[in-house]
Amino acid sequence: MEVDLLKTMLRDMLLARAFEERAAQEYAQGNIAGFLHLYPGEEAIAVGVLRAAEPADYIVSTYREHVHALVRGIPPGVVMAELFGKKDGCSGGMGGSMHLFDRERRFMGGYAIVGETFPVATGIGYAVAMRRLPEAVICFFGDGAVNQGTFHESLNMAALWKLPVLFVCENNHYQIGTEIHRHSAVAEVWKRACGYRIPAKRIDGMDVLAVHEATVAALEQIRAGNGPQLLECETYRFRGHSMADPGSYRPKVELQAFEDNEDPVKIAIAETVAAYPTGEQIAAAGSGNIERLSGHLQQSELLTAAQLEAMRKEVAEVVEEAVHFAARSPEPAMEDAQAALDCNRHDEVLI
Ligand SMILES: Cc1ncc(C[n+]2csc(CCOP(=O)(O)OP(=O)(O)O)c2C)c(N)n1
Ligand SMILES: [Mg+2]
Repeated sequence: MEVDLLKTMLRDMLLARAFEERAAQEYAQGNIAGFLHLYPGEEAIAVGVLRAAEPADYIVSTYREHVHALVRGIPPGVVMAELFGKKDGCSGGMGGSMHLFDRERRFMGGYAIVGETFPVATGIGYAVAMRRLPEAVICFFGDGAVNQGTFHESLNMAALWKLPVLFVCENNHYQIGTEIHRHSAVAEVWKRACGYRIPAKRIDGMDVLAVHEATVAALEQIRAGNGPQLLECETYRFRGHSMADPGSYRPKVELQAFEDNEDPVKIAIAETVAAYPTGEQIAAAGSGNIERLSGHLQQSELLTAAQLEAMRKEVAEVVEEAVHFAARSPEPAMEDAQAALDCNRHDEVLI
């Protein structure tokens, strides 16, 4: 993989983590209202998938979508302003955390209803297929969404009509407080796709390179006209379901084990770092030992420990500026709300 892409993905993940941790603080201070579902622990999926997508592809996401929006290129200040419910937010401050939207970037929304992303993505896929365009639709969903009727209806139609949709399951093993084996008779999500003859794969959703590689391969198939694909990315969320959830149903040792050994940001740092030195140098440094490797890299002059630190500092500044931008932005006016209600009225088609 190219060094630049690797560095971009590492920065994406560092920014994602810093943005979400700051959003939690802003929520606690009362600057964000309503529900707030955070993404720490799951960053490798949004980054790995979306860095493999083209600008012409469409993205449909859930209520846990801040990082998808950031990686897609919506400026952090604009995303934060939407979380704050402010006028400069990407949905004019009227959507909030769960309803980020950006038509220009083909970010077709975060959706609050579990399973809502499937028919939306399938419909867009149908429109793309009818126009025979080389575009794909990427549909994110959680493990808890696969028992909704919309999942089955949409997968069936997408397969039948060979629609260009990549279904991406963010399997964090929990549907709020219910573990997957308690909510699904078949806990391996990828197996569900077989019922619709959709090629599917289970991958390590904590490993950004594995996610990226699998997405590139899946999109290649989709663009070749071979119909939909499904990726089940196994992951873990480090926080509760939302800010309202202390997450007390999960054993502490489970969370600790994932934070210590599976943190996607730590893995990405290790992978980025490990991408530069030669095999012998890595062996000499000891595999998986980030401190020793980054020390080693200080001599390599490709990604030094200081550069990694600088990257962390830079994203911290970006997040700080995003919060200032959101705080300075005005509240949406009543007329803005009315205009949003009226916006499609002149386009109405009466059948
Ligand atoms: C149709 C519907 N039923 C119930 C809810 C309440 N609800 C919100 S999130 C959620 C859990 C979804 O879990 P999952 O799909 O695994 O996504 P995750 O939150 O783990 O990312 C539920 C049941 C909802 N929003 N929509
Ligand atoms: Mg889940």
